[in-house]
Amino acid sequence: MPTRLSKAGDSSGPALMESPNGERERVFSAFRQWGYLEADLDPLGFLQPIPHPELQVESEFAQEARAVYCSTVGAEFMHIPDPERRRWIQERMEGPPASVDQEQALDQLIRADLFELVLQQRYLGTKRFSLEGVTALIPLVDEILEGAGQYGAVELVMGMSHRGRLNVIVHVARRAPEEVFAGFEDVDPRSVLGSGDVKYHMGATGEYVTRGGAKIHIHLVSNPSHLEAVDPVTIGRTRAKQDRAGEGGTKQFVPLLVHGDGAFAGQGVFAETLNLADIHGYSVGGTIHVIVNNLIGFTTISRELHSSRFAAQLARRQDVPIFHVNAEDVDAVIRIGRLALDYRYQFGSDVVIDLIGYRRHGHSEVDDPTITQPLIYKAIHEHPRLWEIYAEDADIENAQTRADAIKAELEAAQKRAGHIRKKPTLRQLPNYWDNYKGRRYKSQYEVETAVVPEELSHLTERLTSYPSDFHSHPKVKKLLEQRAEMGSGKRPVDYGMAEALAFASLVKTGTPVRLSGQDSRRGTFNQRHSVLVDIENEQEYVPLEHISGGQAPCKIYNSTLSEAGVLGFEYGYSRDYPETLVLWEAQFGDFANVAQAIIDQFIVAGEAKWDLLSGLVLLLPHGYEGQGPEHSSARVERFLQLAAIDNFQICQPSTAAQYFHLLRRQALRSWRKPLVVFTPKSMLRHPEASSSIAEFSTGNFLKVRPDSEASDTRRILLCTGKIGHELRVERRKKKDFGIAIVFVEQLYPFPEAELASELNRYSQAREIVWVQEEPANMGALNYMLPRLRHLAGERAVLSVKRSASPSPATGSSKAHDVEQKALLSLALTANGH
Ligand SMILES: Cc1ncc(C[n+]2csc(CCOP(=O)(O)OP(=O)(O)O)c2C)c(N)n1
Ligand SMILES: [Mg+2]
Repeated sequence: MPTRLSKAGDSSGPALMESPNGERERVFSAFRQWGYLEADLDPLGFLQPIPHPELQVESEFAQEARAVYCSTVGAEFMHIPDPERRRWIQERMEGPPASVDQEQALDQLIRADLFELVLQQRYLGTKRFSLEGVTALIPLVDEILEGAGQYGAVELVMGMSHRGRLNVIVHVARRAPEEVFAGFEDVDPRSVLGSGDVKYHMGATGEYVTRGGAKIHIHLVSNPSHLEAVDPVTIGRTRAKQDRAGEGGTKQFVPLLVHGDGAFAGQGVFAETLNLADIHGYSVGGTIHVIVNNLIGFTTISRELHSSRFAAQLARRQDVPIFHVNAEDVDAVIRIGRLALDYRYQFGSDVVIDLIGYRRHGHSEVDDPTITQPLIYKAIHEHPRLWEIYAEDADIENAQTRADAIKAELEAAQKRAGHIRKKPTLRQLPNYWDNYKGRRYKSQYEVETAVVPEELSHLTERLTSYPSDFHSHPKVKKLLEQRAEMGSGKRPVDYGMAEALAFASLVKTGTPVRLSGQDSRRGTFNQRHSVLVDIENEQEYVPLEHISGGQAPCKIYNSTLSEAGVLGFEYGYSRDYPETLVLWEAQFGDFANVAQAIIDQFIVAGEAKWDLLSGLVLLLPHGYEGQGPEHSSARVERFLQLAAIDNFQICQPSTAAQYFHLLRRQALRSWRKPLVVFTPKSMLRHPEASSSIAEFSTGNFLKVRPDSEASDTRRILLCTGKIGHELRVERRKKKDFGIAIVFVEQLYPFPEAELASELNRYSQAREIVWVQEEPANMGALNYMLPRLRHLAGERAVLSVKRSASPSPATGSSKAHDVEQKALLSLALTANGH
């Protein structure tokens, strides 16, 4: 008799009679929903199935449903609201299984395993982060590539951490094993003093040829130790490649992220990256995620790593299906690989494959895991290797002979590696980097950044026009009228207009612009208004997209409320679109520290570690305006500490025209280095910081902005940013022009020659005073003092600043005013100290 599934505690009435179809549907529906909890997913059996009350049904259909949903695949997809997607997965799960080329799968498993074994034998005591225990990753990715080839993919952009990386370089990127072995041989230390990276972080490129003959470029993104930090970078890189390709880009460039289980569950940057999946400015048509799930992270086991049963369940925040699969059912793994890929192409969605296996050795091969997990490791020790199990299950007889031949092949490759003198480069840069330079700055990189007056008039006209039937907000209308006056010289140009002119001039001459950040379309300080919104229908009009026919794109996006994720994405984008001016804007400069790992590990060190360049711009609002401990400091000192060997540029343009020239310089030079710009807040519209339109058609970005008002100078005040303007206002009040006030606009690379010549102009001045708003332990003070002393010769070098403090600024705006007054008066009257 058909059974009715009842809710727990439901004791109402007698069972309803149902048609067999209705009953089948009910039973299957319960298994679709909860079957993954009872699935057989852990090869070692430590992860016990959890009996679910709704699955304890007596029905002729239960066994059938159980065979589909509680076998070695556990599918979590009933949280997806779209019935079409659920049905699609259901049909694939419940349909007949696809056939698998078992001979080939076995070959891949043997190769993956023996590659590790040869490394183990030859380089005992060296870390390699073996894949053994989850070697099914190799046939899995192979299947994804086979399928991708059929969809017309030309490149797999892959981000992964340490686990199995070397194996992937050989078996997915198809680099010769001797190239990887060579990384284990001694190198000439002189070639990498202070730079370079360990072998399991280096990027790699290669070519994979599918059985159908399609060539797929493999791009394994360089990766720091910081787990999951590579996620947004990989996605940003993919998006750039897709944008370059134009229509069809999402089909051609496929992102694959390989995660550890511990990191997937624990690291916020992954959650931030996942949140970008369906957002217009950041989507890549679906990312395939594979968790190499060994149910352990270093010495910490699952129940200490995540509150959810599975690490993968973080992905349930979105409409993303999760396929848990027992890594020892290799045929199932391969089928899930194809299913996941098809799903990605069908729905443009992210998809997660949770590949559950174990870790044969310690975290690295120099760790002894029997200290912390003695029982698990006893079981692992006794557990046969996957290829042996597979050969037996698939009834392939000559597996051992094959293994011997493959081992001999790998050992020969290892011997050849010993003769490779120079460490091989496993990576080839795409040709769009051919015209760009890195390393040391040379003055020959400088370009003309001024724009002729007629052109400025034309750009102004375009920037301030909108269609006649567009209903502008009265405030925006007024702003555009003011901008029109700015462009025609009737009113000083402010930062907002300066930036618009810079972007407009660039896109018109073919340089694309991409800016993203929180509330960047309007601008946190109501200063940008790059997107006009019709007040009657919310239609948008973007003047920067209507500058001229054939112009380059200008894309300005409001980002998600993320720093690490979005900055990582934009860094990645800049890596694959050097022709574009890519900018990331922090809401306030201090929020950049949430993305510190992206700054430290990629932006400032990427060139030294991996020889990889980026022209990314960070716009960081900075300035002490009484808004409290946060919202004041973009942490100038931190960036200065990270500067060496011209690795990036740190600037604080004090006027609108300076900002204009700086942005154009960044885009138009062939020297590609990240640029940190400390941007203004109250100064955005301040007359002191505004510029005449004439300054846009002459000159260049000045690294040091001289003082034109000073005479008979006895003291030179040096500063950067807002305080300089305040000092000049104060000086005017006091009418004391014996004090020169000079702006250092580029802090790094240090403008030594320009500063020296400026100081020499005031040869009679006996004191050089560095004045800053920041406390003594912050700001540029500790960076500037030794450099100024070096330039000052006999002259005294003094400083004026707030007292050292653990917190950047006071919480009281009144206290701020008192402090600020004291600073100004100290700088302008007494000697500094
Ligand atoms: C952000 C960050 N925190 C800590 C570490 C140190 N660490 C390296 S590997 C590891 C465990 C990783 O576990 P899992 O993600 O499961 O990957 P597995 O090594 O098991 O493949 C830890 C804690 C790190 N590399 N990055
Ligand atoms: Mg793990």
